[in-house]
Amino acid sequence: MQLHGSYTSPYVRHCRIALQQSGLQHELVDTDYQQSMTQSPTAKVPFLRDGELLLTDSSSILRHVRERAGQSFCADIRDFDLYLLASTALDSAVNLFLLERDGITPATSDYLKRQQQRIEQCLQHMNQSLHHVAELQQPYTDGVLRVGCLLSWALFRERLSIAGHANLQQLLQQLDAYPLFAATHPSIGPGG
Ligand SMILES: N[C@@H](CCC(=O)N[C@@H](CS)C(=O)NCC(=O)O)C(=O)O
Repeated sequence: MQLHGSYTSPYVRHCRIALQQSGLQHELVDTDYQQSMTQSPTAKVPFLRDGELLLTDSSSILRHVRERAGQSFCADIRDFDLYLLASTALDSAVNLFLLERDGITPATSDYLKRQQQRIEQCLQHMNQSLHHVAELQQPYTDGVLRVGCLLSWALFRERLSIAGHANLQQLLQQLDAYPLFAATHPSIGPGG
């Protein structure tokens, strides 16, 4: 299997963790915006090639990898909602980040203010629903891993603060001590 993506993408990071956990043979093909534009209909990373199969979104990739390894993907409905909530916040945060590079910010757009508010509301909700964070254990669920990938990326890119969210802080601290999560931090490139 070939996972195409960048070392900084939080969506790619989640897939890399799942692939490592699966024990399946795979390689990460470093892929930039130019290459994703011509190689995937979404013009986004990650995408995965497994023989004839092309998967164009981290969610289908995660499900495929989990199922091939005999594991499940978000089987618990609450965990699935946590996964989706974190993904929604991540989509908004990445969108704001990329638009800012083009000089477009919430200061000049009501819709982008709404995107910002969405992220904060999602953080609050996730913080409340993770009241049992001290009991979480390995293997972490995909909902929990998604929250970790969101927080870690957003802090790395200085997109948000989790100072007021004690459960989110504790979750990230726990995940940072998990070797596969630590080894895929966005600051770590191809050289390790
Ligand atoms: N829904 C997609 C989102 C992936 C995504 O947004 N990837 C970003 C990189 S972190 C990207 O490639 N963006 C390029 C663009 O928006 O043109 C997934 O879960 O795989």
